[in-house]
Parts: sequence; C-alpha cells; structure tokens
Amino acid sequence: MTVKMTRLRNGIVIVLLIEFVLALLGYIFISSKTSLVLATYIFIKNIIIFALIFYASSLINENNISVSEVLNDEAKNAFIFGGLGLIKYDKNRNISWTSDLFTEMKINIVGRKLLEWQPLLASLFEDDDIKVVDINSRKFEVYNSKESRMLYLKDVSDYIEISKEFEDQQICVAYITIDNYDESIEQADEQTAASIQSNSRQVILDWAKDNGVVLKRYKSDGYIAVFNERTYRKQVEDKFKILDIFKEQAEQLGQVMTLSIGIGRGSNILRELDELAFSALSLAYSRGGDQATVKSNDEPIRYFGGNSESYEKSNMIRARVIAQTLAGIIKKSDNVLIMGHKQSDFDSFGASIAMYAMCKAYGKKTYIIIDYDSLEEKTKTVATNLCDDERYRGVFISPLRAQELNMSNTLLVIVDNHKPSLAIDSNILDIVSNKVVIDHHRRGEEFVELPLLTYLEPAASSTVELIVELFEYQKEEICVTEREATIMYTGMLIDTNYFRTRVGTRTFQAAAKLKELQANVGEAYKYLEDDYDTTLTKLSITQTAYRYGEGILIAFGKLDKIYSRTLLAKAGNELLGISGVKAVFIVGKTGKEEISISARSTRDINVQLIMEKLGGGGHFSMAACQLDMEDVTRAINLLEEAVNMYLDERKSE
Ligand SMILES: [Mn+2]
Repeated sequence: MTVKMTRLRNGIVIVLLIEFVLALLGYIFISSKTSLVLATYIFIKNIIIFALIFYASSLINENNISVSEVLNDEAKNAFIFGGLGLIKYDKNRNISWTSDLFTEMKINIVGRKLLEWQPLLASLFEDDDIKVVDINSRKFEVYNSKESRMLYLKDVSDYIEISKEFEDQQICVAYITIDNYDESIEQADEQTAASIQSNSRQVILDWAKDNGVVLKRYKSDGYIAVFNERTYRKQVEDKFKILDIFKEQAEQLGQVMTLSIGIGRGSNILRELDELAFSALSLAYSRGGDQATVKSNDEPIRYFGGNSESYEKSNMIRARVIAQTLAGIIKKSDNVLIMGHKQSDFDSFGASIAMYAMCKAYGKKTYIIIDYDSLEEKTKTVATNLCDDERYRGVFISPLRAQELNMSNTLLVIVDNHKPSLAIDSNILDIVSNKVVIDHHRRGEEFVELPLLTYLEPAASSTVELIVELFEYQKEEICVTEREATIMYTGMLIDTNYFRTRVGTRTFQAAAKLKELQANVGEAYKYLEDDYDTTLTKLSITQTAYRYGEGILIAFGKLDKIYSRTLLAKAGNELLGISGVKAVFIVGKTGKEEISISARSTRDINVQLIMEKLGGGGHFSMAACQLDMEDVTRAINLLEEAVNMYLDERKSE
C-alpha cells in the first residue's frame, strides 16, 4: 500500500472520529433524545465505515508485498532461470559466497581467490567496464559493484552467438583476375592453350565450391565472387592459400600466371562493397599482382600473398595507349612542370630529363623542379654540370620559383614516385590540378590525388625505362643529346644494380634505345664510381654484417655517424653479391633523429613486405624504410622482429 493511500485512509479515520466526538459532545451538553439517536447513529455508521476501510486497505496490501516476500525460496529458481549469478568477495578478493546458479552449474569456488579463478576479471578493478568471461563454456557478462564487493553475472551466451552469427553472415564482394592470362594463351600452342583455359578455371571453381563462394566469370580472365564474412575469415586464416595453389598449377603447365584478388567488406551497402572490391583489385594489380588486397570501411587495407616478383608484361599495348594519352595531355597544356622525388637519384633525375625531351618535342615550355639541397651526391655533380648547357638555360627551377609561375593550364608530371610525402615539394601537388604519375614502384596506400593519368608499372626496372619506351610511339621526333642519354642510362644502371636485378627483355630494349641515342656507357659507369673515402665507409659497414637466419645478413653503420641513403643501399648491393645470401638489410643513421634501413633481396624473400611492417615500402627485391629515432640498436631490434614476423607468416602459409 502506497504512502499516499495510507495518508488518505488516516485522514478519513480522523474526520470520522471528530464527527463522532462532536455528536457525543452534543448529547452531553444538550442531553436530548434526538441528540442521543444522532450520536448512536453516527457511532454505528462510523464503525461500519472503519471496518470497510480497513478491509479494503488489507486487500490492497496483499497485492503489494515485495518480490522477495512472494518468492521466498523461489528466488533461487528465478535467478537460475534468468541466468543471473551473484558472487560476494571480501577485501582480499577471496570469494566468500556464491548464488545458487553456481551450485546448479556444479562450480564450487567459495574460498578461492577471485582473480585466480578468472584472471580476466582483473580489469574490473581498474575501470568500471563490463567484462565478458567464459564459465563452463558459457559466456557471462560481469559487472563489479565495488562498494558492496559484489559481482553481478549475466548469461549472454545466446546473445553473443546470435551477434556472431550476424557478423558471419555479412556479405563480401571480390574481384578475381588471372595475371598474365591473355599473354600465356597467346604464346601457347593450341593444346596448351586449352589446358590453360580449363585448368585455371577449374582451380578457381574448386576453390569456390569448397568454400561456399558464389562465382561468376565476367571476362575471360576475370571473376566476380560473393561470399560471407565467415568464408573471408577462413581465407585469412589460410593466408589465401588459393594464391599459391593457383600459381603451382600454372607452373605445372609451364606458365607464369598468378591471381590478383580485390575484396570489399565491412559495409551493408552492396554498391559500396563493389566499389571497395574494385579499388582493392587495382591496388593489388599495381602492387604487382599475385596477392589479395582487402578494403573495408572499418579497417585499414590488408594485403596477403605477394610472394613472387612481378612478371613483366610481354605485350606493349599498354605502353602504346599510355604514350598516346600522354601526348594528348601534353599537347593540351600550356606548359609543363616535371618533378621527381626527394634525394633525387639518377633514375629520378634521368626520368625528369627524358620527360623534358618529350615535352620539348611538342614545343611546350617545360621546367624541371630541382632542389639542390635534396639531390643524391653524384646526381648533384652531374646536374650542376648540365645547368651550364645552353639547352638547359632556365629549365631547372626551385620549388619556390615553380609556385610563382602562372599555372592556369599547367601539367605536372610526377616521375619515379607516387607518394606526396616523397615528392620534392608536396605543395605544388595542391596548386596544379592536371597531374600525371609515371612510376615503377609498387603502389602504397598514399597516392597523388586524382591524376589525369597514372602509369604505374612495377614490373619495369626503372622510370627511365618506362619513359624511353614511350619515345617509340610519339609522332614528333624526340631529340636527346649524348649527355642526356648517358644520364638516363645511368638511371637504369643504378635501379637495376648494374643490370643484375629486376631486368626484363624490355629493360634491354630501352637500354639499346639509349645506346642508339649515343649514351656513353663508359661515362655512365664513371658517374657512379666511388671515391676513396666512400669506398672505405662502405667497407666499414659491410664489415659489421652478421647472419640472421638462413641466407639473411644484417649490417649497420656507426652509431654516431650520419650516412647518405645511397651509401647504405650500395653497401647492401655489395653484400647481396655473396653466394648463398638471399636478403640483406643495412641499418644506419641518415639524420639526427632518422634511421634508415635499406633492404635488398634475391627472388626468395619479399623485402617489401618486411619494410612495410616498419612503415616503409618499395619492391619485392628492393625496399627501404625510415624510422624517427636515434638509437641504431633499437632499430636493429625492430628489424629483427619484423624479419621474424615475416618468416613466421611464410612458414604458416
Ligand atoms: Mn627509380
């Protein structure tokens, strides 16, 4: 019975009492017969009303007793049915009492240390968060009421199961393409072509069938796949085994074919999944194929596979299309700016010069952006000499001068890099809207915003190779002096480590073209010769090399000496020449608070993946990273960890 009602009842009782007292007083003072009758009547009436009121209030009371009174012993059953448990603990966090749920579950923990029984609950004593723990293979949500030293537990197994099921059923969309498919078929005889077609198809179909994937072929070498999150997670656990299975099958046929997979996930909108998948595919492709790239709304991009060097595209159709598109863009522009990467080396500088020659052929006013403070040493010597050339008067401009130009219809060609953070000057990227990117590095996440044209060919040895190839398809004749050709040739030399790594037939075709243009090979080698001091420094680094795992060498520079990145790379190249060495890492200070790692490898180890773990990037066999730290020893530790991680991942594949 509520307080309000009790008050009302008491009020009525008092009014009735007063009425009776007044009637009684009336009879005492007046003592007439009428007053006696009245008093008697009021007395009887009030007695009846009292009785009615108390009967009614007793009825109300009966419906209002607390849950505990009603349940009594039943409470324990109610708690067990609701999956609710209580644990009381003392100030030493020993369990002093548990509710009946635990008896029901045959768990006797009274007297035990709470955190010994469930170590995960420790976090409940640090912050007030709710924690989910496993008890007898059921999931319980636990809340800690610190004041009363009581844990409230709620069985949430069903809820968690349903929400997991819901997550598992989320849809993923994937694009799967076969790299090098058309080329393989073109070159094969009729019978091999037929088995390439049927086998490659069968491998993908079998994979789809085994994993419950809906698969549809949309072009001769491309498939669209739809599957759920559970299947995706299984592929992640398997490290996308399908990539290796497919590659092996192709090898058995004597073909070089791999898969590129782009997956979109983590969205409820199908159109968005499709877009994510498609852009993931182009990312996989531009990183050299043979990998799965996963894009989702809620997680950073993930890469799987990529354990083979990218294969050269044997047909030149793409180069021709790019050449024509680029010519069209140049012709439409008023003037052209060319920009390489920071610490410009011979490939960056040589590519800039090659591009300059092409734009000149179309009669466009062309500038090369150069930062003399950020040029690799030997490139600097050559660039300074070139400045005196009549042909180059006013061509080299600083980033600041470039920003002062009227750039209403300017074209900016970015060569040998595609990340704004690596460009000589990233401000210019924001000022100029018409941009073209020509690069041979595998694509990273960071990319120049909205270029008109992107020519990214990770299979090419150097950017010089890519641009010299484009010369062939130009309608105008491109004039290149002997010295320019020599500089470009030097770019190819440095990026292929003197034609040792990443060399394809197209590399030699481009080199031959440069020779035709009078490149002086002897002079090119001279550009790259080291002086006495550099040779000694290089030696002092290679001396420190130690074995780290099979075929891996790590060497490092002096702890307090600052080196150029090129020097680190050179020391690495030297060590890679040792027989049996598969990968080489050189760690050294390149700034007051900057440590660089230069990584080189033969075909066996993907140093790009290792450098990516440390925030760097590059190619399969040539990669690097920069760390913001002073301590070389710490950097070496981080490197060893990254190598271990990579090797573990490979092992489990
Ligand atoms: Mn390069």
